[in-house]
Amino acid sequence: MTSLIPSTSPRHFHTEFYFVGATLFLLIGIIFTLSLRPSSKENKENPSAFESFLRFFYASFLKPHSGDGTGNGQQDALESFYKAQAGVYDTTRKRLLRGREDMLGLVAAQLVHKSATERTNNVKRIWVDIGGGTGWNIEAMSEFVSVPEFFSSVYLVDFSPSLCEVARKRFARLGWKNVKVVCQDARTFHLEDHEDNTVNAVTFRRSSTSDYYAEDGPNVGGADLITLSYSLSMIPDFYSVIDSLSSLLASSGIIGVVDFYVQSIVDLSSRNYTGGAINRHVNWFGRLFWRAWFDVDRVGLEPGRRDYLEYRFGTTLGADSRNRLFGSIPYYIWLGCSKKPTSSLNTPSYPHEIVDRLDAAVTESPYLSPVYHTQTLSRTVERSTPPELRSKAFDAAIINLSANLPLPSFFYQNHHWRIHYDDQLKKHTQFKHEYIYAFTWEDSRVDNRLLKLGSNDVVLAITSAGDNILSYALSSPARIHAVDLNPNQNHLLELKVAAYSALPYADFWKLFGEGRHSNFRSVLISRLSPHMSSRAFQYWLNNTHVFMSSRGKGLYETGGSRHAIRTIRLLARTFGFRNQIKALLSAKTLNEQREIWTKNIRPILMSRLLNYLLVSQEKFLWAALGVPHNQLAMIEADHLHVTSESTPSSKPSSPLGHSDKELNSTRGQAVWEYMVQTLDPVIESSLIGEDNPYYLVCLQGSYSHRCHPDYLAPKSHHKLSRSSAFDGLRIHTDEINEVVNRLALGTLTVAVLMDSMDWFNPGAEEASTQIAKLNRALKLGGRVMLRSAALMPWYIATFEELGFAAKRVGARTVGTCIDRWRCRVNMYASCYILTKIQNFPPVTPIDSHPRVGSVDLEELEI
Ligand SMILES: C[S@@+](CC[C@H](N)C(=O)[O-])C[C@H]1O[C@@H](n2cnc3c(N)ncnc32)[C@H](O)[C@@H]1O
Ligand SMILES: *[C@@H]1O[C@H](CO)[C@@H](O)[C@H](O)[C@H]1NC(C)=O
Ligand SMILES: *[C@@H]1O[C@H](CO)[C@@H](O)[C@H](O)[C@H]1NC(C)=O
Ligand SMILES: CC(=O)N[C@H]1CO[C@H](CO)[C@@H](O)[C@@H]1O
Ligand SMILES: CC(=O)N[C@H]1CO[C@H](CO)[C@@H](O)[C@@H]1O
Repeated sequence: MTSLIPSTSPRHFHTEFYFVGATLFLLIGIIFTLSLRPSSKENKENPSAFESFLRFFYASFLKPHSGDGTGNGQQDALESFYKAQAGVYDTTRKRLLRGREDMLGLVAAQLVHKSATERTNNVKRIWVDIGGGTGWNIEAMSEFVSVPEFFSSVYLVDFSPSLCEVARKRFARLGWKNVKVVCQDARTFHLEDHEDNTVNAVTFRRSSTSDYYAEDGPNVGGADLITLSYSLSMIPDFYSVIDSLSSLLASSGIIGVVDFYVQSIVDLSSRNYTGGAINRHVNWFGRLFWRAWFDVDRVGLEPGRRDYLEYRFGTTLGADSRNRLFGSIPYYIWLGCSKKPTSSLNTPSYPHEIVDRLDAAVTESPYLSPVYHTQTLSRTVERSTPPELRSKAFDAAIINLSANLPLPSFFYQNHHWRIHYDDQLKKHTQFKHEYIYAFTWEDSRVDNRLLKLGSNDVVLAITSAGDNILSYALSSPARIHAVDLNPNQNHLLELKVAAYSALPYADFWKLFGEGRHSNFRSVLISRLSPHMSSRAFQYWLNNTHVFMSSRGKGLYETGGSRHAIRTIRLLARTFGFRNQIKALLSAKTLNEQREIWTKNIRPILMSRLLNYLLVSQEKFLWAALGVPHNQLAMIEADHLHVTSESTPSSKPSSPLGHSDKELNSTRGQAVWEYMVQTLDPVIESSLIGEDNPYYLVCLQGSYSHRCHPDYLAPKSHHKLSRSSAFDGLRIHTDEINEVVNRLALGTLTVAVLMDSMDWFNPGAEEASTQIAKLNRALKLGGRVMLRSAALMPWYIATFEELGFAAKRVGARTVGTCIDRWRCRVNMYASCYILTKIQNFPPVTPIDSHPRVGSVDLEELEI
């Protein structure tokens, strides 16, 4: 379909679209006039909105263009376009050129973060705004940083004399002496013509012919920030301008671009270095229409401009959006840096060094720990690590580098928490951009008591909503590998970690205590963004309504678990026990709580009819409570077991011993009893409003200052907001199997599997493969902790066969609680700790993934 638009000459589409265009434009004109009306009273000197629009319309669509748009003629062309509308430029562009503030906020956040981590205090910051026009952006930057103080010099480079004139007047009015307006073609702008290079620590050198052919040659420019806002699309010869940026940019500098674009997602299918593709795809009609439309104004929307940026630089952040006010014009924001990642020591380093360092971190070799932080040791480590044990991140990097492509965007982040993954794989896309758990159903205090993590522990745990990962982080183990197959669960964890790193307690509490934050979008852009990966950032930018929507009920009513919470609320409303729930949550004694429960709530919530209609429906169990089919079968098997035998807990029960039909037939009863066994003991022994945040959040949709998980306490925030608090965290988006497979032998000390083993088919080969791999990755004496919906799950025997000693540390029998000293969650029937007592030889060869050394370059050519 794309071939319908020849990239060289889209002009013949003019006639076809001219009429559609003119009609739409009149419509836009009306919106424009209406939307500008209130602002026209601000300044009497400004032309009226209607006049602004007329002049804009005239210049854009009626006035004949002069100049041929190439070479020296570009200036004439620009002048002919802008001269008539220079005076009204800012008024007409405020809403048309959306995303400029966001882009400025993002680059400012990056610079502020850099200045906070850099040790040197006397920094000289240079900002070059290419195609800066009237200087609107430079003035708008003052919303984020003080321009005269933060930057030592700012250059506005623009080719249009009439716009430059407007800019000069602006900075004279503002009295900003550090801003220089340079009226020049961007291609010929060189910083060394303007900066005294003896003052700056960075040396400027103009390209000499000797390194002309060396891509990314030794030229190091001095700009800490380069921005192009809606100017790249207006530069006909964009390749040379983008090339010149790399010699303009300081080695640790950043580039911010915002512009219109059109693109099909098909273009991106084989690229792993973009920063995610949420909303990036523009449909066929949009691609055709907007390109033809903007072509009239000599604005080039073809994907090549952005693609070349992404190819020439490393992508730090990217986001795609639509300008809804003007017929959903697609625009993007992109932040990039030098393709060669720089080390934190502020010295340019070679890519392979960064890759090795990251790889070492992922595969649990000691390279990253400060004691070993020397080059010689790193090489020794490198040699001693078997070549097979490489992370996927490493594989991706090597493949990319060999094709001269940038590294995946995860490599250019300020933090290396999140590990690269391929987001197009079916196993990740199956979750449809939604997390299941907005909070974690595992009692962190019980975990702490059972595990007693120390500073030498290397923990692998399932991310879920990340709450338990954070609670483990409070014990400062050497390393935590958070693993989840669902990328969105990891996005949630990233958001929490970024919030610790960037926000004061009050904001942190709003986000995760109350689940709502009316300023979330601006906090995300100006505070959280430097601490997040591009994909997580995109995800939250697209989902700001989670925290901000005035109709929504906040974070805890999102994700799959919202179905359960909403059901309870709906029931409360229909059966009129809303006030009873309130009373239950504010009960001061267990007696009071028990009474409200048994008299008013339990008869409805646990009625058999409701149970039959809703709760025992497999679809509901999966979507709302995250109970998959196999786990359900275990519950059913346990139920059959209990009803058929007099000594219930003496023998393991397995779904294998029963037919599907048998299991099905007992479903309603089994699920009902499971619920009774879960809820009754909780009501019996823990005050929900005081000490049971898990049920509190279910019933109320938020936590309270009195009752919340430990990670939300002020002193946890104090501890985890230190800059090094998450140095040991690695967030993997993959199956446990895959991650364990790539860990160095015998390095793991604790693996927390939650109830994930319940998800395997009973007796499945995959289960024993995973157990064998865990055995390999664990140290002797290392522990696996897991919970199950079954009292004696079938796979415990497999663990025992494969070198583990099993101990049941929690069991829920009729009327009792799984955790004897504290009954808070009580969702599972048993909890086990399996200790590795024997090295078990691997059942499958280690290298079940492609070898790094044997990458076939031919395959990479697309
Ligand atoms: C749509 S305006 C954007 C202006 C400003 N950045 C803003 O966001 O309001 C595009 C600008 O790019 C400038 N421009 C186009 N080609 C250029 C070139 N080769 N060198 C420098 N500036 C150029 C134009 O003069 C114009 O001011
Ligand atoms: C982005 O937001 C829209 C609207 O809320 C939603 O339909 C879509 O699934 C979201 N995409 C992602 C990747 O989150
Ligand atoms: C029983 O289970 C099987 C397999 O899970 C399923 O296909 C079937 O529809 C179920 N029957 C009933 C009556 O739920
Ligand atoms: C290096 C790497 O991860 N390459 C992958 C990029 O994405 C394509 C398509 O999703 C994969 O096939 C590559 O293996
Ligand atoms: C810098 C770097 O790591 N380059 C690697 C690129 O990939 C080829 C082929 O895999 C390696 O041989 C290079 O060392």
